[in-house]
Amino acid sequence: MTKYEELAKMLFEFSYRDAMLDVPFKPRAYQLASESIEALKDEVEVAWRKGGIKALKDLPGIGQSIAEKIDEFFRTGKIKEYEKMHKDFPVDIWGLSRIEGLGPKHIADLYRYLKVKNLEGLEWALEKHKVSTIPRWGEKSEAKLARGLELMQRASGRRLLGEILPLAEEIIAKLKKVKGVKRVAVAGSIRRRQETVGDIDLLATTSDPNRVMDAFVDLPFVESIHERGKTRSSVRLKIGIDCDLRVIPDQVYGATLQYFTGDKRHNVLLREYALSKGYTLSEYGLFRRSHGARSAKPKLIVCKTEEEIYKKLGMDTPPPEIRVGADEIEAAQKHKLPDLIPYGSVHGDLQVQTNWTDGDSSIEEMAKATKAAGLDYMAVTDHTKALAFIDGLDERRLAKQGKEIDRINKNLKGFTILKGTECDIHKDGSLDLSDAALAKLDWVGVSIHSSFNLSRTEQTKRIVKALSNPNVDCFFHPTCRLIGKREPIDYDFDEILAVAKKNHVALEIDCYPDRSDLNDSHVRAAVKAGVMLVIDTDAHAPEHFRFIPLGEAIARRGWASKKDILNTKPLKQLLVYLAKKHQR
Ligand code: DGT
Ligand code: CA
Ligand code: CA
Ligand code: ZN
Repeated sequence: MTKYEELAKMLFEFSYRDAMLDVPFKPRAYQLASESIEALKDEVEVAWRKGGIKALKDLPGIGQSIAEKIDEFFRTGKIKEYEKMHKDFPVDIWGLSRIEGLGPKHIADLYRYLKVKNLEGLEWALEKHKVSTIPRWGEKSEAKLARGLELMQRASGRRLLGEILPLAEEIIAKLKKVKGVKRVAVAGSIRRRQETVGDIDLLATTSDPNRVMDAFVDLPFVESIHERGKTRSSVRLKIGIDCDLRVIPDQVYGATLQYFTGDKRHNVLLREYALSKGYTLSEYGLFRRSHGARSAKPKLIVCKTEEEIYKKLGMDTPPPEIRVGADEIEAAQKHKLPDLIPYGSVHGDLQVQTNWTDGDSSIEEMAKATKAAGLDYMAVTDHTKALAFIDGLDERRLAKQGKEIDRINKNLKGFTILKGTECDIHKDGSLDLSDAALAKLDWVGVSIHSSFNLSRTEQTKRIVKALSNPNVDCFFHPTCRLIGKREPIDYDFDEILAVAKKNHVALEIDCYPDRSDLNDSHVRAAVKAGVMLVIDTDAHAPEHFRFIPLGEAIARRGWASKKDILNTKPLKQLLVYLAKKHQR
């Protein structure tokens, strides 16, 4: 655990302790502070070093008494009050709270009656069917808790967006056809286009809730039904992920969609802001708090769309992709949201593999598929000879491939194939093809497929050298990360940005689902540094061209505009850009 994680955990546990004791207001304050620290990470300590308690209080969600505790922690490495609490109540609140539906009072009961201190203890109590013996609990709560625990243990198995999004879209299309249904939308991490997702969260409005719920649990993708209700149903899909459907009234559609889109941090900050403006905001809607009698009920404000909520709060609507609970809220308040690249902006694909090396299909077949995907050009970028096991191209075969591309281009109308390469970067930073061969190409991408574990210094040096070759146009899948399989390689990203900027080398957003490389935060740094980006599929088969929107989503998550992405240019403009670059 890092220092800030430890701190976030302690504050979170204070929040549960106070909730167990029915202390008013404090639980919320602790929870906000905890979430704030999770978001700010090391910045908390940086602020404390600079300005102590006073600087801490300037951070979002942190007031005087919590600032004092944080100060104590950074000074002494512990919080006395926390140690005392742990002595009286030696329970892993943090761990247990990760189970859906297990609140402070439940955790208190579990300890009081069964001496459950942690997840292992809970597993034991469930196995022995002890939980149903707790006063007011019963069989049903026990079963629910068992399912919650199981769900949590499985939750580490997150899935790739590229795998789940098409399925979510298919489900939505099917539900939209059910009689009575007005609107169906996906919320949660899928709507935000996070690179991995935990489950599929769907919302619907309908005049006939029963009918849509029946249709939902009967979908051919469903393996088993966790719960079938009138307002909420939850199923396990055959592909191995859960899917929830909530049916909601039309007049709170906006508020509910907003809430279930998240992310949680964004919601916390927005709710806090709403409070400061005299509103309360929750999954049940936006309410105006009354000024008069204390008992007066808050008044629901009808918000059929999300935009109405943000508008009522005096701000623009941040696109879901950038709702991460950071600076997007302030930008929305100041009407300074970025002009994100719209979906469908990419004109061509600049990384395509064919059956000349490890692709499945011929140049012609790939061209046909790219065109069918609505693009106007593609660059053939087969691997080079360092990758001997896939028969990477040497200079001779590359020249031969060029002739073949000329021949095919003659027969194509309204579509152009560019001659390119995915040239390997050797361990010492030299390139796998001669400068003469590279100079003849329209588009030169370079990338790393070996020596992933060089030291940071060596890796940085290697890449700087490669990107300093004037023939190089683009650095493909720059971090080499494979989600769930390989860690990113280690180098000084800022230095690479500077070199890319200086040499007019673009950095790639590789859309291939397990790559998603660059990721959102890299993109944001590149945009800030003024480095050009390209969005490529890295297609190895015709069906891979549908990955383009995944890359556009990463660009959006990184606050990129159309002008930041080189291949949003029509072919002519792209060629002009490249010609200019090579004249320099
Ligand atoms: P996932 O499923 O792990 O990929 O991530 P999400 O963001 O889809 O999370 P999920 O499915 O647990 O919940 C969907 C949204 O509902 C989430 O993004 C925000 C909202 N939400 C859920 N629980 C809470 C909560 O405790 N507090 C707040 N403020 N919002 C929540
Ligand atoms: Ca979710
Ligand atoms: Ca969910
Ligand atoms: Zn590659």
